[in-house]
Amino acid sequence: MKQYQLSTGEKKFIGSHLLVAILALAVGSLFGPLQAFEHAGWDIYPYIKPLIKSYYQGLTVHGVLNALVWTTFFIMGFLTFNVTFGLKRALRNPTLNKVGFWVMVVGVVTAAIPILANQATVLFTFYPPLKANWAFYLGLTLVVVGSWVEGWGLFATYLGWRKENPNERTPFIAFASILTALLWQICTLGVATEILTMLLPWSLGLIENVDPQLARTYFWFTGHPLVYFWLLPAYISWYAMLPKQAGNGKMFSDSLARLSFWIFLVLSTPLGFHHQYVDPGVPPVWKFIHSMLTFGVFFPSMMTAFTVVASLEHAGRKQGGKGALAWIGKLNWSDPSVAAQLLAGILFFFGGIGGLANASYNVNLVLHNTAFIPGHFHLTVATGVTLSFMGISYWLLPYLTGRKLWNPKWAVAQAWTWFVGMIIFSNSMHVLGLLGAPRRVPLGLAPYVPAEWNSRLLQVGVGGAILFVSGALYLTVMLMTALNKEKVAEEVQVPIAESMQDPALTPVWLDRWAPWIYGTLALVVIVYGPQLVDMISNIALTSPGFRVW
Ligand code: HAS
Ligand code: CU
Repeated sequence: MKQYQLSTGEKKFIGSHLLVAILALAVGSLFGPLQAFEHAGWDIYPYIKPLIKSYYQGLTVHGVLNALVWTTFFIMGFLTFNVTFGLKRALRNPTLNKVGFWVMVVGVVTAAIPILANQATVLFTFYPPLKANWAFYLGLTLVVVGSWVEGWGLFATYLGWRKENPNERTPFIAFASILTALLWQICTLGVATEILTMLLPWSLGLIENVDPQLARTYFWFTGHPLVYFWLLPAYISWYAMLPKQAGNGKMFSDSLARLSFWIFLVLSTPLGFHHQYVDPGVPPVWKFIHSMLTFGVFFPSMMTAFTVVASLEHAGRKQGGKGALAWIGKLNWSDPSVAAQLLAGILFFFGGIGGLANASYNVNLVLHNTAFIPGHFHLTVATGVTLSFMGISYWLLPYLTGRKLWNPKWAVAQAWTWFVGMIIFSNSMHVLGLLGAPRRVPLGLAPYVPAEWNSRLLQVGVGGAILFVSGALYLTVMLMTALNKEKVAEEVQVPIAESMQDPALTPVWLDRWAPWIYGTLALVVIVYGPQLVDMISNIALTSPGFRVW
């Protein structure tokens, strides 16, 4: 069946997002293995001295370019694809979306310059009183504002579609993408307030001091829902595309998929204090409420796990799979997009379990600020999300460029090397954390390293080396595909899995926005309002800035 065609201009526009995203990943992920080698005591520093002034500058480049730039650009490109392809409709105001994209690009360059000049070595969380050059804060603000503008362009496109199709169910990939963009607009109010009312005027010398406790609270208002802004695009692919790719399977339940996204919208933001369990300025009662809500936001992921695996089992059995688990072998593992996303999901499972450990207040007191946390988020954002995005790009880039995927076998090898390298790296980081090793410390130089850490630190280096190879494989496949003279034989089919249950039967309350949005805002006000009012009315602008690099 002939699929809806995006215009060449739209394909180029979405492709420019992937280009910036992959360039950011290329530079940002280079510093990952370098940090791992440092932990293993392989002193590569003399060789990179001209490049980077310190471990912390390298960690800032790694965290900002990977966690903030690679993700945001890939996601805005993928959401734009899903809305236009899902609604079978061009962007309502392409200029608006282009303005948003270029504001993001200017923001990245504005923030990258001080980072590379060692004027913003503040890590991806940029906690004050560490103080960066004003351009860093301005740059990040522009990236957020640019993504808001692109989101407005998606909302306008959707409203145009809704007006002409008042009774139709919103196609799932468009619905889920609009919801993700909406979640982002709500949750980024925190970090926008932090930068615009404190960090930017402070770095410009307009105010002397900051209130670190209030700044952290603003940051984590955004910081946790940020992870679902990263995760939900991967979930869109797991629900609506992967079952088709894995073996011509179907989405298990359209209603349940939508319900899980609604729960993410409602619960993503009002739980940020689970990053602040040890903060003295947050009363225990709010920490308790946020921890309960954190256990609540665990459910939509569990719903996803069960229904996506059910869809995959359906696909596996359609391919002749038998037995309780043997159907797994019948999935299309030779398709790099499938291999990458299945392996991403498997490791993400363990990342999620680690998230539960983090969310448990008393366990967190042992884990917080230890190597366990980077162990957790290298399974979640660095694998569940990043390896899924790599998997999506293995069909999306050929679709956008009309060029054949270069050497699919290399792409499959890339997925497996990421999987193996990450198991070794992340597992050793988790164990080091349990042994008391701190995060964000150059452990290779630490004089206090107990003997029992050594084998794990070596494994961190080995895992990092394997991930380095995998990252190089990915960038090679992407570059060679973009340059490939061999065109695709015919139009690349976008892998959309139909739903086993007719979406027209999906209850209408799962396709109406107002009640869910009001509910989300009400919950945010209830669980953040009193504490924010208290912190703001007692704001303590007493801390000067420090530059420890
Ligand atoms: Fe987290 C810290 C709790 C999810 C990222 N997290 C972080 C940090 C980052 C991060 C970056 O409560 C560090 C921030 C910093 O620098 O300080 N996290 C959770 C919980 C979840 C969770 C409860 N985190 C994520 C996701 C992330 C992410 C997603 C990025 C994308 N996290 C915490 C807490 C902290 C924290 C505390 C603070 C720690 C501290 O003290 O600093 C939950 O959302 C997890 C739910 C997930 C699951 C897994 C479901 C499994 C699925 C896979 C299905 C399998 C498939 C494949 C499809 C329940 C969906 C099948 C394959 C076949 C072959 C069949
Ligand atoms: Cu969190």
